[in-house]
Amino acid sequence: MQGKIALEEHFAMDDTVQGSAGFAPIDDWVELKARLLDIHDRRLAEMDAHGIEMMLLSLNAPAVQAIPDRHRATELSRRANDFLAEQVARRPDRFQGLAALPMQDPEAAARELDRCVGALRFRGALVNGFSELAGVDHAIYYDRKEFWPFWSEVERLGVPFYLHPRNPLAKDAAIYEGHRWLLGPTWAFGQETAVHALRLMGSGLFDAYPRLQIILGHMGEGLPYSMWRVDNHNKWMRAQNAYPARRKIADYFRENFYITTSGNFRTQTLIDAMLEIGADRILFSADWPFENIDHAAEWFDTAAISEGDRIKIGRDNARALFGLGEA
Ligand code: GRE
Ligand code: ZN
Repeated sequence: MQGKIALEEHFAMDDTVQGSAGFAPIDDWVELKARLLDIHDRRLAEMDAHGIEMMLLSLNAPAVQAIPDRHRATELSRRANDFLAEQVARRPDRFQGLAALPMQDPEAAARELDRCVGALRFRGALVNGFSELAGVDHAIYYDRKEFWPFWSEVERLGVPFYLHPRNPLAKDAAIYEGHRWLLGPTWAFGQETAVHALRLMGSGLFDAYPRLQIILGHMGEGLPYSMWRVDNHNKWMRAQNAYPARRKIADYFRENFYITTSGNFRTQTLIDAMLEIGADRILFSADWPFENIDHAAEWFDTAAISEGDRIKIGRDNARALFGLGEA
């Protein structure tokens, strides 16, 4: 398929690239690093070769979210967003921007998003999971009440918020002890991000701000496959686990979430996701440079779905969601 739009596609700057080093064996790091630091050469050639018209670019992970000093986190966000805006300005027909945000400081995050959408014309934000903050001994998740004014601003601006994975803090990763192969994209990314998304759904956030739209990668981080069970476990028991939100979790999933195909190029999984969340809420993505564009595109272009669904997932849904022109 020509004209695809991809939106979980990362770049790095010299002072953030090292944060990705731990994710590649030493023999592959030279390649991964070069891919992360490139925007206009190899990346564009890959896009041309595999029918990707447009990438929405975002900073590598965990970057800003792993900086405990809120002023430094804010400063890095601004610098990364300014750098990205310059890159987008060179090829606005091929690249658009998603903002990095200093969630350690919800007010600063709201101000930075406002600047990115207003002055830099970014299309939304991509945040790498929970934030670390000096003096706080736990991961900070964004269902907490101090974030609600931030979410109110996201809703007012009308832009999507991509909740991208990161690994759990060491102190929260006891279950992976002796099994480090499960960290990162194998399993821990998905578990971490799925729980964060469920926290948002159960918190009542989407009752307060019903127009919020959250994007999850990796075909929904396992949530489509578990959506029925989340709402229906042990139904004979008279007292069900209570949460502050008013509706079923699946209702929020289907009305406030989009998912992408990033890093999960499997037709069986896509079809389950289509049955749970619908083809209107699925968006093609690759997860370059961690995944290959040829792997993503060759799978997607030939996956056993209808041509109508392919065009929606490959292009039209993203055009509508991000206001990229006539759908
Ligand atoms: C990512 O998408 O950000 C990512 C990493 C590290 C390993 C794999 C991966 O940051 O997809
Ligand atoms: Zn990614």
